[in-house]
Amino acid sequence: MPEPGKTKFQIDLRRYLREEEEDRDLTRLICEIADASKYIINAIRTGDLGVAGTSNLYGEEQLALDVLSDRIIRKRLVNSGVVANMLSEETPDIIPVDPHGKYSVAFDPLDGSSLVDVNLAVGTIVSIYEGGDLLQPGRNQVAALYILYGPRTTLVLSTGSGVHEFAMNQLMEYTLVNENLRMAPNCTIYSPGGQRNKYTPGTEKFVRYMEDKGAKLRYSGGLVPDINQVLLKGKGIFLYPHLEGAPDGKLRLLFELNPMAYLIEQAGGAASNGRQRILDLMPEGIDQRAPVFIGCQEDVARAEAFIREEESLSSAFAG
Ligand code: AFP
Repeated sequence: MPEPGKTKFQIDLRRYLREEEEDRDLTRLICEIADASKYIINAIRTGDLGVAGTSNLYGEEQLALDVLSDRIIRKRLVNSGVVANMLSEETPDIIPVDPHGKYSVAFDPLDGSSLVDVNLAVGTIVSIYEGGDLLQPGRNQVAALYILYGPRTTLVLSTGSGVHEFAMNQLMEYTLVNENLRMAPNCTIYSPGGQRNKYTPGTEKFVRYMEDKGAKLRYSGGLVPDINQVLLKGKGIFLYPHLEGAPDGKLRLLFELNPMAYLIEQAGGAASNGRQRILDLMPEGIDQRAPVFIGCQEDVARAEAFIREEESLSSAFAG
């Protein structure tokens, strides 16, 4: 229980996890990542936006911030003493840490980093599994979190018992501000990623359906702020669909989609690749991408229905 005179909404992250009787090693791991965010905030505020000169697995030039954020988090994961393997979006392979480590971590150290130089919000995304295997379906995650570096720095976390939001205070501690976030059954905002002229007919029909029902378009180009708006408003859907020429869309399953799908499902929402549940996808490789429709359950189901309808029509015409 919080100290006398303190509401539950003033206790810090570590105490919250302790009072929820979370596993001590998981608590340590989550708090190490939370601490790492303080150094990332500093890097964002003061860091060199120049190109680091290296490139990641996808051939994208790594901004100095990407490299720095990756290094900051990796160091904290190693220091935690509880990590078996780790995998960063910025490195080409799984990095073994400690064969006796209890958990393994896939993370995107600074998702949307290209938005920093236009002063838009960015984030860190983390996916945590028990044991050493990082190529498991996302339904096996034991925790997921993201940290949003916006006007306020917030950390949204689930360890399997609902989704909770913590905000960084003046002492740079994360304290609970929202407990058990919940998604409504359907949306009033939609966040459509990718080029509209490359949408398949089923996705196009879904977007027109959202427009016809008066939903408002909210898209920043940063997955973390865009999903955060869907979750905090509770009435949204984010989509980065399969596109003509890019059947798997753009977003990475291990670093972006699995952790976000875990969080949104824990809030009563849904996450699909247009045909099946994101968390049931069996990863075939660390760089696997997938299309995504994530948010309010009823609208995710409707997107799947439009896509199914289109597929049956096109297969019928194909004869
Ligand atoms: P970067 O991390 O390479 O900046 O990409 C960010 C991202 O993967 C994700 O945060 C956004 O949802 C998505 O890209 C936006 O993609 P578009 O720029 O094609 O809209």
